[in-house]
Order: sequence, then C-alpha cells, then structure tokens
Amino acid sequence: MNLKEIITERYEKKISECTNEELYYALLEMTKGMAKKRESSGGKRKLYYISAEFLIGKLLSNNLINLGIYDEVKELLAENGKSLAELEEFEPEPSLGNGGLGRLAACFLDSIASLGLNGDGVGLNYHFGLFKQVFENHLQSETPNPWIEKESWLTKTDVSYTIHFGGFKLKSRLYDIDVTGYGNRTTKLHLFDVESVDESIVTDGITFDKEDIAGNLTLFLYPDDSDDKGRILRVYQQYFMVSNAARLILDEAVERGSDLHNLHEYAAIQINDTHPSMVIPELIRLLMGRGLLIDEAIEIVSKTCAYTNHTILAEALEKWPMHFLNQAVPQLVPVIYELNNRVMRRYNDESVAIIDKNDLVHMAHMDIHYGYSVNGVAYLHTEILKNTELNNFYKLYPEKFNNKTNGVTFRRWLLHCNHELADMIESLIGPGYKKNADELEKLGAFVNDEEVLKRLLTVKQNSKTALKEYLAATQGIEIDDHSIYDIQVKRLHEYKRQQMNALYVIHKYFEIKAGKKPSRPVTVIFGAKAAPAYTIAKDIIHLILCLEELVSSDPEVAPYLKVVMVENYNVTLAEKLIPAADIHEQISLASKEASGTSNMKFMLNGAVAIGTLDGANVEMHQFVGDDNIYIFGDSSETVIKRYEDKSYVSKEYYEEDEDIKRAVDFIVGDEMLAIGCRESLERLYNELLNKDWFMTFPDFRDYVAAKERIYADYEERMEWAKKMLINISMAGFFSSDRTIAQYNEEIWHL
Ligand code: 26Q
Repeated sequence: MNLKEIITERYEKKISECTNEELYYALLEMTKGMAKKRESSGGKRKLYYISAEFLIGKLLSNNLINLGIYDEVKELLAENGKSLAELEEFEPEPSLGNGGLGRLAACFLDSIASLGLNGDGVGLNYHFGLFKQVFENHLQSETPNPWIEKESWLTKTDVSYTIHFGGFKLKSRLYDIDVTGYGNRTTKLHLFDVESVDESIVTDGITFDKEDIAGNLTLFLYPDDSDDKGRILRVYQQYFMVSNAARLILDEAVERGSDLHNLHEYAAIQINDTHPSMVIPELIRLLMGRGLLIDEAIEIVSKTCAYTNHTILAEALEKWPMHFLNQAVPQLVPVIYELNNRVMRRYNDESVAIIDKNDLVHMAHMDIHYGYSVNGVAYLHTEILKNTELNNFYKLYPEKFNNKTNGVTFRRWLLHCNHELADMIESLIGPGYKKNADELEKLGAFVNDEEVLKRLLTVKQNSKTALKEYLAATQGIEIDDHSIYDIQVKRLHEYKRQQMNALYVIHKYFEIKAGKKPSRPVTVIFGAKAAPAYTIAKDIIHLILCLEELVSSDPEVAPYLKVVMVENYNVTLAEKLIPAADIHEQISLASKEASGTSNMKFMLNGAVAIGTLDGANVEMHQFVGDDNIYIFGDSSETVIKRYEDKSYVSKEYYEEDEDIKRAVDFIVGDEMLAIGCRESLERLYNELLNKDWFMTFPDFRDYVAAKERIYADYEERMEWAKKMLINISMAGFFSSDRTIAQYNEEIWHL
C-alpha cells in the first residue's frame, strides 16, 4: 500500500489533516512493508554478526533513503504542508549500545545489506537500553530510556527457545528489525527477548531488583565500565544471547540442507568483542547434543567462529570468575575445562591459558584458540595486538591475525545527516560516490576552484546555523554561529582525555583574562555519557559543566570563549553536531584508542582533526598529509615504553610547567568551588596531580601549541576550505562498505 492508502485506511483522513504523529506511524507501516518485499534470498554460507550492542539510531529517514523514496515522500508531505524533519521527532531513538562498538555494528549491518551479502545481526532487545543522561546541579544522573512502543520497527516472530540457567529456565522470543540496504536487499537484525521481563521492577532512576533474573534479563544494557564489570547479570545476558543465537544458527543451517558436520559451510559467526564469546562452548555443547563427538564439534566450531578485538585496555578484557559460570551456566563449565585442558596439553604455557590460576576464565583467549580469525580495528591497533598485548598468541597463530580498519556508513553519516553537502558533492562528481566511496577522490580536482571552496564554506555555515537553532530549541543552549565550533563527542573515558581538553579551556580562560583575545570566538562543545559507577569520569563531567557556567558568567571571557556540554549525547545529536563541526578532537593517549569512528564521520563532513597518532588517526594522517590534520603528542612507542619502565611521575610535570600548575590548581580554586562540589573537584585534582594515568601532562604543551596553530589557520578561509575539501576527498577509505568487503573477502567468504 502507498502512503495515501495507508492513511485512508488508518485514519480516514487526508494527509494534510493528519497530525505529525499519525503520519509517522503511517510511514512506519509503509516502510516496514516495503522492506519486507526485498528480503534477501540468501546463498550457502551465511554470516551471523553476534553483538551485545547495535546502536542503530532512528530508522525512518535512513530506510526511506535506502529504499530510494526519500525525496518522493518528502515532497508529498511538503505538498500537504508537512515536514519530514518534524515528524521524525516522534521516532524514539533506541539506545542499544554504549558507543563505538555498538554504532560500528549498526554501520556494518547497513553495509552488509547494501552490498547484498547474506548476513544477519543477532543481539538482545533491551527494553530501556543504555540510560538517558540528565544534568542536575552540574552532575550526571541517569534515567531509563524506554523506546519500544505499540508500533515500532520490531516485528514479533514465532521463534522461541527454552534457555536453561543454573536452577531455572526461561522462554525466549525473537523480534526482528528489517535492515534495508541502499538500493539492495533487506537483511535482519534479530533481537532476542525474554517473555518474563518486567518493566515495573525499575524504581528510582535505573535501579531494579538484581535477584529477579527472569524479570530483569533484557531490561538494560550494561554500561561500558571497567570498575563494575564483575556483574553476574551480564553473564546471564550474554549466555541468553548466545544460546538463542546458536540455536537459530543450527536451525537455519539444517533447514538449508546442512547435516551439521559441515556447519562451517553454512555459517560464519563474527564475535563482536568478547561479549558473545560463550557462543563457542555453547555451540560445541549443542553439536554434541545432536550426536557429534567432541573432537569433531570443536573442529567445526573453530572453522565457524571469528573474533574481533576492540580494545587494548587490559582491564577491559572480559575475565569471568569460574564461580559465576558455575552458578549461571553450569552446563558450559565442563566444556570450558575441556577446551582449557587441550590448550594446556598442547602449549603448557600459563600465559595462554583459558582458565588462569585464580580461576578466571579469559574470554579472549578462548576466542583466539578456538576461532579461525582474530582481527583488530585499525592498523596501529592490530600491530599493537600482534607485537605487545597478544604477542604470545600471535607467536602461536600468526596466520589467524589480521586487520580490518573500521568504517562508517556514508548513507547515514553523509546522505542522511548532511543533505546539502551530499547534494553539492553530487553536483561536482556525480552520484557514483554513494555506492563507490573511492570516487570521492574526484573532488581533488577542485582544490583550487575558488567557487567550489566558497560553496563548501557556505554549506558548513548553514550546518552551523542549523545546530545553533537546534540546540536553542531542544536544550536551551545559545551559541554563536560565527564562532569556531571545536567538538569532542564520545564516551567519557580517562584515556580519551576530555580532561585535557578541559585543561586547555582553563588555559585559554587565563590567556583571555591576561588580555590575549582570540581574533574569533571559540565554542568548545562536549558530548559524553559516563558509566554510572565510573567516579572519575563523572568528576570530569562535573568539571566541564562547572566550567560552562564559570566561563559564560564572566563578562571578560564570555565574548571570546564558550563551553557547552550537550545533554544525553546520542546518535540523533551526533547527526546534528558532526555536519556542523569545524574542528574535531581525537586526542586519546597514543596506543589506547583502538580505532575511533567519529573521526571518520567528522572527516567525511569536512571537519579538520586535532589529534594524536592513535587508532585510525594514523591512517587518516597518511591519507591527508601533515597540512590537513593537526597531529601532536607522544607516539605510541614512547607511551608504551613509559608504562613499561614506570617512569612517568605526573607531579614532576606539574612542578616544572607553570601553565600546567596554573590550570590544574584552578580546578580547586575559589572560583570553581563557588560553583561546584568540593569533593568531586578535589578528587579529580588529586587524581591528575598524583597519578594522571593517561598522561595528559606530557602532551599538554604540544596540545596547546597545536590548538593555537589550528585556530590561527582557521582564519585563512580559503586555505581552510581546501583542508576541508581534501579531508572529504580522502574519506572514501573509511566507508564501512570497504571494511565489510574486506571482512567478506578475507574472513567470511560468503
Ligand atoms: C564489558 C564488561 C562489562 C560491562 C561492559 C563491558 C563493555 C561494554 C562495551 C566493554 C566495552 C564496550 C565497548 C567498547 C567500545 O565501544 N570500543 C570501541 O570500539 C570502536 C569500534 O571498533 C573503536 O572505534 C573504539 O576505539 C573502541 O574504544
């Protein structure tokens, strides 16, 4: 049915008489119907991308684009006095991810469908997702983010399994979301849920009854939090996810003709970080239940599963206490012991054991021994895995290790979020780049075309004005759209070093007070959620929110500097912020950020990076050259060495560098204490002074110098526009279509 027919049937009205909400639901129905018609017919080997997170964002506009009817629908609505943008506001954003890893999974699904590959995502249907962030008294608090309404993108299926845990069992239910490919097939995101989940057990923010597993299993996604990861509830969730996934995979393989002895010819499983790692012992167990002997079951599973690592932070690698597994999933314990025994018999090396001497189960170790591929997510990251973090494994299995530099889908991160830039690019080089991102390089022909450069600046200015209006309307924030927008948006983590950016703001505040007025005002924008139990991360948010108030209430400084922290940073906000950025901050401590993916989105939207040689910044730098990215700070080699020889003493830097001392002392100075909370500010001050584990002080001077350089260069408008154009023209490599094509050619072989 077309939109008019749906509307007549649902409401017995004309389009012009409908409310935006009514139109949203009618479009939802129409889009779901169209997506269904394009379902993939398959192929022999099928990919299952199992992930605890899929940060999909709102789907309406993207689906309209991918189905090729965006313009048509927009015009039809406009003819009837309606605006597609306004009715999109009715769509709730699901928060089924923490950050990069979850958003990457969503970009990958888009590319899998767009390339017409035979592959589905499998995950969990969290009712409240990750928390919603609320600011009160310059502090973060958390509330649930319900997103499932009576009508949604979810379609209930009749797939259901009984999942056994230690002492009880639960019935699952599968819900599907259609994933539309750009001008291609539709694949599926399979989200498992539990029928007994009980939303009413949530009280007071995001607290709920931890004992009631049946009631809480799929309520929340656990925050990425290294302090709080011993939570047994996560084991229940993970097992529920992978046990359901494993049965679905076996059922589908059998249905398509597999006798299970050849499962690997019918299925490839990508394990997205260690969160789904229990799929390995679970599949072995299920295959044995269906009559295979253990040797064969292990061999087949090892030819089916591949593992992606997303972090080098040792404290973030999942290690589960054996007693958790004994309590939650006792049926897996003998399998894991057997897998470990085989490893020990073969290698007799404690450092590669699955079960260590403290009875911790190392999930990544299991993946590497019993998977056929191990990949990092950027060149530098994979090199560090091979040479440092996982070196003992690399020596055993060099052939398993490979790199797949991350990418992002250009449909969402350009065509959808920045129509004006997309149209401009199309007018210059034609529409081919939408399917073949490398064609962006053709823009290189225009680097000296003044008219094109001016147009580019105009497009950027329009996005900046749009952001200004959006923030005023939705968050009551006033910004100057003729200031430089300098943006850092990502999860709050000490290694990402939002604190260093905040220290720069303090530095700049002093400079302005001392009469060094910048030639153009700067707006420093932050967006970040902190895990609820990550104290220092919350202290950093507190610092930024206090600075926001302090700077804006100082009449000497306010005309030149503004600090803004947007509330509840999510995909929808990213879609407004990224097109509007002049400068983006990619300032993690070298060696710590596996890849980063916002860096790619900003680059594609013509923003210029200030960053360290970390993650995918290294590759971006190679593409655009020294003139088009502002690199600063110590190298990963220096940093790794400094950790090894334990030579870093933050206090030495503090005492030797007056600017550092001045900025750090300011955190607990009278002006700040008059606004903020003493306990929080003192804790952060002490952390920096006595530890500074992520080495902000050694990089600070260089950072300040790079900032001054980038702000000065911004004034050379034509030269700046060239930098923007070169960044866009070199962004093709960072399309997730390229990443997925590589996964397929080198790992999945679909
Ligand atoms: C673990 C145990 C208990 C609770 C939570 C977790 C947990 C949850 C989420 C641990 C890690 C995450 C997410 C990690 C993540 O987003 N990593 C990012 O992945 C991106 C995609 O590859 C990279 O670009 C980023 O560099 C990396 O930080």
